[in-house]
Amino acid sequence: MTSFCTKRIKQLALGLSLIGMAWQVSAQTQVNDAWVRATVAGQPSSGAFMTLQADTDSKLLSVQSPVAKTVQIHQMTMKDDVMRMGEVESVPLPAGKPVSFDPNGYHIMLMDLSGQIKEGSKVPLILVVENAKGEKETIKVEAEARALDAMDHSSMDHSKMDHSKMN
Ligand SMILES: [Cu+2]
Repeated sequence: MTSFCTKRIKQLALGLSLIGMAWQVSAQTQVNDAWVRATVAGQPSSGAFMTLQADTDSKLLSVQSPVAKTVQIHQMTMKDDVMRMGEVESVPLPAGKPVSFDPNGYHIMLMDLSGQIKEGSKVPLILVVENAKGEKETIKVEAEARALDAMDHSSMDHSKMDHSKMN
């Protein structure tokens, strides 16, 4: 009886230490589906979009890119039926919850572009995320440049779907 209990406790302890190790390794922010809207020649700015998921309560502090002189984190809001876009200081990333950066909400604004962003090219982005302890994590992402109208088409299809559901 005693030995059985001891064995169970050992197994439990081993299991916990394995979980602890795995958690330490993955205790960081995941970046999924990062993309940048391709531009036409001479276009001064563009947007970068992605989904961020932090393992612990964190916030996105800043973004940099070698293709843009200025990078700002923007938020799109609807006020009095008018879409407005403004810079935010940081974006909260609650533990385990995916936060999406898309043309209708938060997005990353690439300003004063050094050149045209051609469809299919890779755009480096450097993200700085801070956790609740004040520890900063730097994440480098290669975002794919996608065609200008790629997002508009999908959002049009979505609105059609929602509309038909309501009727
Ligand atoms: Cu913007």
